Amino acid sequence: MTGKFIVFEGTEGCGKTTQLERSRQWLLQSRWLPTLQQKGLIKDLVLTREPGGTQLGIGIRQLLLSPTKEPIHDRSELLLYAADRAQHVEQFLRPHLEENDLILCDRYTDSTIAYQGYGRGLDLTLIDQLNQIATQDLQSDLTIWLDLDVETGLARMQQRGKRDASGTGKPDRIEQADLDFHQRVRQGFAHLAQTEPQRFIQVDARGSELQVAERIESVLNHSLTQWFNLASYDVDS
Ligand code: T5A
Repeated sequence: MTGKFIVFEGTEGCGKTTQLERSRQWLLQSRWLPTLQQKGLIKDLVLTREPGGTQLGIGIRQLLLSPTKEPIHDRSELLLYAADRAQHVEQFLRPHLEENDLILCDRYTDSTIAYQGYGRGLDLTLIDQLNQIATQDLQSDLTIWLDLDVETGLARMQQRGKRDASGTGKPDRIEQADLDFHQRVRQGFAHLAQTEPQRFIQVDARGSELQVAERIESVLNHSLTQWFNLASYDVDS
């Protein structure tokens, strides 16, 4: 496989979705993407997410995030995320990487470690095994962790909820978890940043959208330059 796989991670309201779209725009406007395409190094840029990156995944996402009358058991939740991922890897991620595409993905395996492992307290070895089964060892080339304090992230989600077109403003099933849960999730991401500093890069998600975008662009610049062995003049010219 010759494409590249970049993942955005973080706690609720850290700004992943906003920044993924900004990164897409930047890749186009900075001439990174046109240059990589001209040189035959990358074919296309594609965006996706977990859960919900496939038809099956859209159904699983609905099951996972809608508030339910019957509580979803932690192990059932874990297996649903794994099923969504297995389908996503086979239907979307591998085919696009084989096509030489550059993938930007909203969440992947590290979310399961942070949410189901650190947040719910499920066995981390079991989660590693399940991630392996679901991904068949497909790892991200780069994961950008947008690190934000949990209170600010949840406040942003509340603000966004008030502006929702539905007008319900209701948090989803996981946003409804208590503050301690979200703090543990953040600790999980912090642990990953310590143990895998080459692949899992911490980016300060405080400040304006523009400030955060500039920090991400610097990380992307660095990785793209390394991967494709291009100097910035190759891209600018
Ligand atoms: N999950 C997922 C697991 O438990 N295990 C797993 O294995 C996986 C894959 C996914 C849920 O599933 C869980 C994690 C999640 O709880 P989701 O809908 O994808 O559900 O939820 P989130 O990932 O939290 O995504 P959201 O889109 O809801 O939030 P984002 O992406 O963090 O934030 P974003 O960009 O939508 O921004 C939120 C609000 O803040 C504003 C935006 O305009 C928006 O209103 N904002 C800013 N405001 C001020 N300053 C900035 N710099 C801002 N950046 C954005």
